[in-house]
Amino acid sequence: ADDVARALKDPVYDTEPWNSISTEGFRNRIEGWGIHRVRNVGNHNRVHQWVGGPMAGAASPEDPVFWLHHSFIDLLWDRWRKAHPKAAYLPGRKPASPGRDRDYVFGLDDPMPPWNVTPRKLLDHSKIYRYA
Ligand SMILES: [Cu+2]
Repeated sequence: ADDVARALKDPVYDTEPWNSISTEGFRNRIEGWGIHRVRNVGNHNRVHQWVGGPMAGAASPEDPVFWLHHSFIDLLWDRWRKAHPKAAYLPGRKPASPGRDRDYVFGLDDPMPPWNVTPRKLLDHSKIYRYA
């Protein structure tokens, strides 16, 4: 609960270097990469490991828990957006040298595989669904 509260309080979506070693920002606090290594916080990634089995690997969507877990992460995204309505998605543009994880760093209008949808088109889901 403390890890989630800390992530929801972070007013910045993401920070340089925009990847798994970023130690500040909502994205990586929820994701749990660099933050986990620095301060023993996990959120999204640790749940995959705690559940184990298929959830711990690339077959995780085969586990029904995956969908519950990712629905919860989506709920946290919604709560963060409501708590910080003026916060921008970052990075606004793909960095010139995105470094490690470069295949997973997308600017606001960069098409993302496999469907080539941009982050901008996914920021606001309120016209499709909303949380009570
Ligand atoms: Cu996941």
